[in-house]
Amino acid sequence: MPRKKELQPEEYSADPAAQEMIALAMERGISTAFTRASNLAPCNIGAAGLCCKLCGMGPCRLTKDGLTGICGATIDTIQARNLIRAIAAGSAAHSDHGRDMAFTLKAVANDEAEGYVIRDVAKLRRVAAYYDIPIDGRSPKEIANDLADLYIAQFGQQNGEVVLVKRAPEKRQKLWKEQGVIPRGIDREVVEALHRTHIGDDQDPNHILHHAIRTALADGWGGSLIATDVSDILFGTPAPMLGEANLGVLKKDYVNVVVHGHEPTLSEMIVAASQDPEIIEYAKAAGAKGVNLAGICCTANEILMRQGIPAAGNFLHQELSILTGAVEAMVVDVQCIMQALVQLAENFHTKIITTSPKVRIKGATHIEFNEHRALTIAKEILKVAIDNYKNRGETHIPDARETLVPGFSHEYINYMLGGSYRGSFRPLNDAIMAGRIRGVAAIVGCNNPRSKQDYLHTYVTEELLKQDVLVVETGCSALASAKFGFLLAEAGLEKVGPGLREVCETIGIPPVLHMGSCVDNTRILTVLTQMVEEGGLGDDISDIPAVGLAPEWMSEKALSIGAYCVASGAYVIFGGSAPVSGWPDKVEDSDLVARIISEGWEKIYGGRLEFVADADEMIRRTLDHIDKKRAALGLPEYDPEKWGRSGDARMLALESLPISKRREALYGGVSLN
Ligand code: SF4
Ligand code: MSK
Repeated sequence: MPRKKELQPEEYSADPAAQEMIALAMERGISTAFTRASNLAPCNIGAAGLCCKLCGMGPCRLTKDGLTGICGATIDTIQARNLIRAIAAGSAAHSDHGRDMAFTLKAVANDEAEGYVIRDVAKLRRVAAYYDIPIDGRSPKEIANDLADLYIAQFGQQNGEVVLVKRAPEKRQKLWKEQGVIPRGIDREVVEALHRTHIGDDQDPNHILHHAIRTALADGWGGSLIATDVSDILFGTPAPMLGEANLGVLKKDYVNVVVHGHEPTLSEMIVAASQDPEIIEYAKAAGAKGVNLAGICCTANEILMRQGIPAAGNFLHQELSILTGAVEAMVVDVQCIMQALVQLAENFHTKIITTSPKVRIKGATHIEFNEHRALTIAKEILKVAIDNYKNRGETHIPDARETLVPGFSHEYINYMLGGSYRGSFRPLNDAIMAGRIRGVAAIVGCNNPRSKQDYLHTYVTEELLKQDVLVVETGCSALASAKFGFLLAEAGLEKVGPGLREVCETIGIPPVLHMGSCVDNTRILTVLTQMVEEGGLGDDISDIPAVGLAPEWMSEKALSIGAYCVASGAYVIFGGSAPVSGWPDKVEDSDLVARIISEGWEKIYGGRLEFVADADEMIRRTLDHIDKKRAALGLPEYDPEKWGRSGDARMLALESLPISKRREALYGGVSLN
């Protein structure tokens, strides 16, 4: 529910480190997103999608049944147009990120990108083979050049089909073809979404939302998938490693540089530059012990899962990290960067450094990034941060850092389930089929200061784990779980249901798998596709007992992710407010768009999109859906009583017996319970 008054720190965030920093900000009278959200009540009309400002005759605010805009646009048309515009913006953001990655790959292939190499040649060859790019007898750079050309072409392609959709399950591709929603070209679908929603164009909500699906697919099976593929090829496909998260990763005696945003092209180079002896010496000459890097938001995820660079936190930690007074520079590229950072930083010595040619913030220092001189620019940025160390005043770094294991790419999940030579999703499918794992939940998305930070992510995660639901996470949701210890096997397993616990103990994994950044939701689609291909769980993604949740969403990218997951067959639940709802009971007939994206899309795609504010209701619907899908597949009903007598639980029970009894317990059928 929207807040109207200032709250106590513990009401703003579930994270004690965040509470500590919010209290500090409140004491000093410094505003943060938390307090601004309290002081700025949301506009109910806009929040419900009932305001249209698409032309100069408006804005038209439709607060009563039967009202139309000046042009005659109905509530349904206005809500559908607002929703597709948000999806188009989200699709554009992810895809433009993918485009930049593809251009970087092209530059690397042609020796024009200083400091970059192709780190994962095996993935390059595997991805090229999907598209029949010749690989035998060719150098990685030759293959990379062809792949980069193919990927760059997907953005401007006018007709035909974006090639990446061929990586979806066959049945799904056929459905998309029948429905006419396969993206023709990534940019074309985004542009058409904007054209259709200009005054006087598409005014049929069903027709508008049909194109919303195509626009979102251009993201999930287009731009985002390109971003994930190329990031892995250039920087390495993630595999589990030890990491740390929360504000305590900032170090008192080091020059702290926080990298924030989304694209790994710059942050990877800053990681490389920070290890350069010249930079380390430069930092020591400035009186520091060295340079300490930390990430925020999805940049954090990118360098955490590949380089083990600690994460200072998720979206709502960006201001809190500056409040420590220990950050010499916050280096930002694109997406999820608050304009408030600059004003906040004026209270401290922190320099906000923008780097993308697409992003400037008044008052920030701009050092433009260019992949052709990446390493040189990264060093220049670090030197600016080091030079600023002498200006540091008092610091307040919370003593909060949690260990975690990130980096569960779909390739690694395949490997961990079967090894190098027998890599397979069989054990996962078998565990679901037997009921040891009840189903799978993908919990993703942002923080939103209109709800208590991290509370919904961690509450929903914990409750689903108790119910033997395997959880995979990306984005700021993954960082919330990281801070609360769910991404570490020993810590995370305490609260896990008996069947899932056995699986985690046997394989040696945490119950929540960190799968990467926002663009890496494509990894989740790939896992679901491979589960379908493995067999036993139906022949399409919509058959799998799985649900997607974005409990604290706020960005337009989240809406695009939600829509492409639905189009791929998933049931998706968003928390918070619904941009397609009626407004304070006065608009009773305004649920057509809500029905189209739930019942309507379910009839066509087998997935539905719902907005559910209450956490327990999210959990109830998730479990209902999982059980419904289990029943449809003819799988045994979920029964937690059947599990918990193998793995570590059995070994611990054995250890509690006298040695003379252990053999009998193991082989003689003595009950261990
Ligand atoms: Fe109003 Fe129609 Fe213009 Fe929208 S497009 S602002 S509903 S007149
Ligand atoms: S960063 S889009 S707040 S998940 Fe990807 Fe976090 Fe949401 Fe940005």
